[in-house]
Amino acid sequence: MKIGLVGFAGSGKTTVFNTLTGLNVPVGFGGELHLGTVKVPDRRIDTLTGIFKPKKTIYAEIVFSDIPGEHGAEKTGLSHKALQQIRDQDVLCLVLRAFPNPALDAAPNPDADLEAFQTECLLADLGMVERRLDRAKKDKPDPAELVAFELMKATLEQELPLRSLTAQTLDRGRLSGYGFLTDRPLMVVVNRSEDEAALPLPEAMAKRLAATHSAGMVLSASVEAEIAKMDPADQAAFLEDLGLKESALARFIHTAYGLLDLISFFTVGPDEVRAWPVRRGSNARQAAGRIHTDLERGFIRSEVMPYEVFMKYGSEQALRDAGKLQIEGKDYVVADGDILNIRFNV
Ligand SMILES: Nc1nc2c(ncn2[C@@H]2O[C@H](COP(=O)(O)OP(=O)(O)OP(=O)(O)O)[C@@H](O)[C@H]2O)c(=O)[nH]1
Ligand SMILES: [Mg+2]
Repeated sequence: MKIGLVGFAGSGKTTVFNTLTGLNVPVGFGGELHLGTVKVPDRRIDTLTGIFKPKKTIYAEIVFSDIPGEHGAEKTGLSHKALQQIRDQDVLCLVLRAFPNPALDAAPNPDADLEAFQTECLLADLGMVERRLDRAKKDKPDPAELVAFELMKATLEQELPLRSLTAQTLDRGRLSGYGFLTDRPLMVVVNRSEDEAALPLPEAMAKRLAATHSAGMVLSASVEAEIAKMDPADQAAFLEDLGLKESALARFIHTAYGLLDLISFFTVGPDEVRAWPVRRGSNARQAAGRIHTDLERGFIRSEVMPYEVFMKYGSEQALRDAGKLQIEGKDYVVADGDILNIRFNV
């Protein structure tokens, strides 16, 4: 999964990037795009690795891009180049400045910055939709596509993001080439001073985010970046001093998985223990398709061991002997923590 950190100049994107990745790229204004890969921590995978002692353990991964803001321009910070870099991401993470930055004149105003960002994305999408509709007057438009674009235009004109349109109302099959910004999942990180790190998201912002199908969290990037670089054994005490229970990365992952409605299933064996993120509600056949298209095409059935049940019995054999190994068909809805063994034939 690719998550792009975006936001206005000096909002703390690079500092947030360091917090989440544990890297140490130089902060300061501008600079270039940074990439950092993070393994999604999962204790269940650690435990399964201990049991199966596989050659490889593969955690789910997030690739973060730190997309630099534009300096010198007016208030808005999204250059043409930044917009291109944003379109390449699966998820947008908007970093909002809520700390006083001595290098900037303006006092922090995260609500105004959120609104400005959302407006900028709406206008960029509306521009694209209108250009397509203009062109459609000349060439012979596909009627279904025209309906979709009219619907998108009406939605954007009501200041609603495209992501508020359900799959039933908008057929996205033919739209993937466009890279609409307001169709991307949006997550917001409010970057605060250290003394406010543990205060919840303000209610007004929480409401605004819910209304635009987005999610938010709070962190204090400069101090949490320091904590992220420490020995894991020392981190808990420093987090507790800030009034926090979990690292910024752990909180970020909960928020992102919640926003995207992701769960994890596992595959196990002597070669590999692996976590696979899928949308909640995915069926066994779709889950098989995450692993390989052959498994989806040739799907016969899936053996399912829920993690907790597996841990209770301790081994697949014990589960079989107790008659607890579930045999499920293609329509079985995969649950978080299911260990799957897909039987297939191609
Ligand atoms: N007090 C405080 N300062 C912060 C925090 N986060 C970032 N800063 C400081 O704000 C300045 C800008 O931070 P960056 O992370 O470079 O901001 P950026 O968004 O990457 O900036 P550009 O890439 O130039 O758009 C740096 O001096 C940081 O040390 C924070 O949570 N609290
Ligand atoms: Mg930066």
